[in-house]
Amino acid sequence: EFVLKDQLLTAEGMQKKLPQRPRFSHKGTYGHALIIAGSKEMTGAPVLSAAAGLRTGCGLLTLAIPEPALPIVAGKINEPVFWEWPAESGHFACGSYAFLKQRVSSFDVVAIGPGLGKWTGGNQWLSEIIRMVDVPLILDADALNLLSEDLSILRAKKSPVILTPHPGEMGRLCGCKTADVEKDRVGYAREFAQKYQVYVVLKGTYTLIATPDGRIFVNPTGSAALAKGGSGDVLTGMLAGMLAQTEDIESGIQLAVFIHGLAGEICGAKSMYATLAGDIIDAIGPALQKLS
Ligand code: NPW
Ligand code: AMP
Ligand code: MG
Repeated sequence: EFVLKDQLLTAEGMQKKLPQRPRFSHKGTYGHALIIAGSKEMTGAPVLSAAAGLRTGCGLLTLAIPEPALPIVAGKINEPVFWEWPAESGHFACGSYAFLKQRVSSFDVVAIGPGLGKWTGGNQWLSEIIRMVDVPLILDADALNLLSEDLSILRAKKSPVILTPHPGEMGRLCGCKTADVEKDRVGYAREFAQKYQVYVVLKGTYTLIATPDGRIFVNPTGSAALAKGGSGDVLTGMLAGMLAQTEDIESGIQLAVFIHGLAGEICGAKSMYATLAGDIIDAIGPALQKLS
C-alpha cells in the first residue's frame, strides 16, 4: 500500500536538484559514464542509451560493445568512445576481467543491459562484473534477465546498485507473474529493494522508485507515447548520464525518471502514436529547458 511518508515527485522539487552547469567547467566536471550494451542481434539499444546519456549532460561516455557489433554501432553514433569487447556467438565473452578491473574505477557510473540478449555463461559474466564495479551500477533489460537466473550474485556488490525492471522483468526477478507485480507494485518494489539493499525503479505508468531503506517515490510524468520498444533503453542512458554528474544517487535517479517522463509528454503532444525512441532523446533538451 501507499503510505503517507511515500512521496510524489514534483517539478519544483526536481528543479532544485538539477545539477548546476557553471561557466567555468569542462567535460571532466560532468563525469564519465560506461555503458555495457548490445549484441550482434541488437545494435540499436546501445545507440539509444549512449545518445540519451550524453543528451542528459554527462561529460564523457564510453560504450562497451561485443566485437562483431561494434562497427555497426559505431557507424550510427559519433560521440561516445568505444571499447571493443571479445565476443562469443555475438555476445559478450567471459574473460578480460583483469583489464576491466584496472579501468573500471576511472568511470563515475556503469550501466549494463540494453540489448545484451541471453547466452550460456552470461550469468557468470555478470557476476564477475558486479563483483568488481566500485561505482554506482545500473542493471537493466537483459542484465536483469541474467540476474534472475541467480539473484545471489547481487550480494557481492561493492557499490550502490540500481535495477530498472518493467513489470515483466520484475516478475522474472521475483519468480511471479507480470500480473501479480501489477496488482501490488509498491509491495514488490519495496520488498525487493529492502531485501537486496538496492534501488528499484519499477517502470510503467507512474514509475516507482524504491530505496534500500524502504521509502517509495512516485513519478507523475510520462505518456503512452513512451509505450514503444527502446523507451527503456533511453531511460537507462539518462540514468547513467545523470548519475555521472552527481554524487547524490537518490536525486539522480529521481531526476532521470522525471525528465524521461517529461520528454515522453513532449513527444505525446506531437503524436501519441508516432513517437520513436529517438524522438524521446530529441525531447530531453526541451524537457530540461522546461525544468530549469
Ligand atoms: P506480458 O506480455 O504483459 O506478460 P521482455 P523487452 C512485459 C532490447 N531492446 N506493463 C510484457 O509482458 C532490450 O534492451 C532492443 C506490463 C511484455 O510482453 C532487451 O535487451 C531494442 N507488462 C531486449 O530487447 C529495442 C509489461 O514484458 C514483456 C510492461 C528485450 O527487452 C527494443 C516484454 O519484455 C528493446 O528495448 C508494462 N509497462 N512492460 C533495439 N532497438 O535494439 C513490459 N511488460 O520480454 O523483457 O522484452 O523489454 O523487449
Ligand atoms: P522498457 O519496457 O524497458 O522499454 O521501458 C519502457 C519505458 O517507457 C519505461 O520508462 C516506462 O515507464 C515508460 N512507459 C511505457 N509505457 C508508458 C505509459 N503508458 N505511461 C508512462 N510511461 C510509460
Ligand atoms: Mg527495457
